[in-house]
Amino acid sequence: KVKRMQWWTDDTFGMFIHWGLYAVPAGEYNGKGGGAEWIMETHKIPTAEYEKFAGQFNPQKFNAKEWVQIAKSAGAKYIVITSKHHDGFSMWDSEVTGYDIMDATPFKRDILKELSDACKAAGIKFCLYHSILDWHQPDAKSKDYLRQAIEHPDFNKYRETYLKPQLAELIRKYNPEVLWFDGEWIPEWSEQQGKDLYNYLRNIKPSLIINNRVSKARGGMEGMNKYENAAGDFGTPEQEILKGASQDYWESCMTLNGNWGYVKNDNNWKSAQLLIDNLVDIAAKGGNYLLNVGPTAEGQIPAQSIERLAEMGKWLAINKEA
Ligand code: FUL
Repeated sequence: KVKRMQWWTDDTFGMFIHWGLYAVPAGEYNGKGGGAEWIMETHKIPTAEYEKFAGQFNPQKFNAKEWVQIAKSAGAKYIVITSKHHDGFSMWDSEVTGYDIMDATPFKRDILKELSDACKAAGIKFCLYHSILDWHQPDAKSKDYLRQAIEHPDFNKYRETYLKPQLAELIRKYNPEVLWFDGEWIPEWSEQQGKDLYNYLRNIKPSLIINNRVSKARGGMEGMNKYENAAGDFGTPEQEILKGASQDYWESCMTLNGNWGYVKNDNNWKSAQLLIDNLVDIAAKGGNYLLNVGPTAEGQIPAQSIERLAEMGKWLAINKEA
């Protein structure tokens, strides 16, 4: 077992936060439903149109301390928040782009700064989700996003002058313990690039823990990448739990309702009992549970999420080992 992974294995339970401009449309565009954090792609929203959500993103009710308290009283030991999802919007004051929370929204507060400070004060580990796929950067345009493909996208340029500088900046400014990659399935990304990025980041911060999606394939998302040249420290089964115990490090990420990002009419909530059962099942099999909340554009974690997380915390407080 790897020493660097010790805290992560011990901590078992984390809170995922999917928050970005997509909270503004909240799962509906031009009167049509569908798409949460994927809404830009689902409705083929042109970049210039999607950018307008930045002007409307003003989450006055956001309170980092409250969010961290919600995680903490649930019994979660770490938080993973979206620094950038596939839509390409940066939730911090990025030096590399103006398409960020400080320059493009009326809110003008550095969300990652406030949250990382609140985490530090509360003894909660601060971690970041970051998408390799980027629907906003012209040079990153993937064949996945055909409608907006430009003539000569230069993915290497995006990687070297945008993706990597942003990641180095995130480590320097917010000191995340985990980098949780995603959007690695695009044809422009290769196993070698995954390995190089992994080494590049560990070189900046040796203790950093990085998920398996930094690599090209997920080796069937459930487990670690089994293929040659794989990089990454843990497997990331999505919306599922491994059938048996595993020797590998793994973390099951799951939504509390049916979506990652906020969708106003998604009432498909899991019961607190099911969530507790899942946590027990996962812990018994040696995995971690990363449970997601999708805050609103006003800056609030939905009440239904808060209730369920509180139930879990109550159960953990009663049943944790003396
Ligand atoms: C997926 C993403 O495409 C979803 O939007 C979400 O972030 C989930 C955790 O990973 O691959």
